[in-house]
Amino acid sequence: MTEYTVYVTGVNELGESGPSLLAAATTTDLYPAVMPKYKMINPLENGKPSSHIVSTAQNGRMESSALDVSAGTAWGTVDQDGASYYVKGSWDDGGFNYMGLKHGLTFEFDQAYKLDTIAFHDVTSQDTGIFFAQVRWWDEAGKEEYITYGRISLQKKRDSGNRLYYVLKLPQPVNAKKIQFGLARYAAQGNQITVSEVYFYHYDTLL
Ligand SMILES: [Ca+2]
Repeated sequence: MTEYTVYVTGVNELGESGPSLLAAATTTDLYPAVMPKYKMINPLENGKPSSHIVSTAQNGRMESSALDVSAGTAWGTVDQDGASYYVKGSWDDGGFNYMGLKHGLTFEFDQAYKLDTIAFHDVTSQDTGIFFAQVRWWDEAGKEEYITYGRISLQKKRDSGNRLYYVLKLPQPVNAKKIQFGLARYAAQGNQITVSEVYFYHYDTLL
């Protein structure tokens, strides 16, 4: 979200008046960060979320997301529409303290994919201070591994328009049939986490 403070002044033959009452207006960022598509697992298919993702889950809420008609899904995070997003009213949505199954976002793929890189941006595509991430992933047999924030690299990147997105990197590639990640801010600052778009990437040594 971008917050603008606006005021108006009136000018007549006596000169400029004082400013009116300040009014704050908030708009959704209509220019989301442009994230790399090279080796992307989940590009849109005919305008719809990729069929390589068979289910999505969240326990916060979805905003402006027409695809999320039933509670608990998170299709608006993989629809390449910057205006639809996930929001959780907490500084820590499983990125710092223990991530339970109801934290963050969970995605199930149509098959196991070898991956170690996930990119995402929040609804502002600006630096809102997301600092920690934790991951749980499941293999095809349903065996899970939990990866704490200390083993995960979370980098801030900027596109050519200087809009910010994040790149989450696992310590090594995994063969994930299902994957969950939770985010947290640094030092309990702020009380909201948003995620507008998530890109998964096939493992590639160049990424
Ligand atoms: Ca979206």
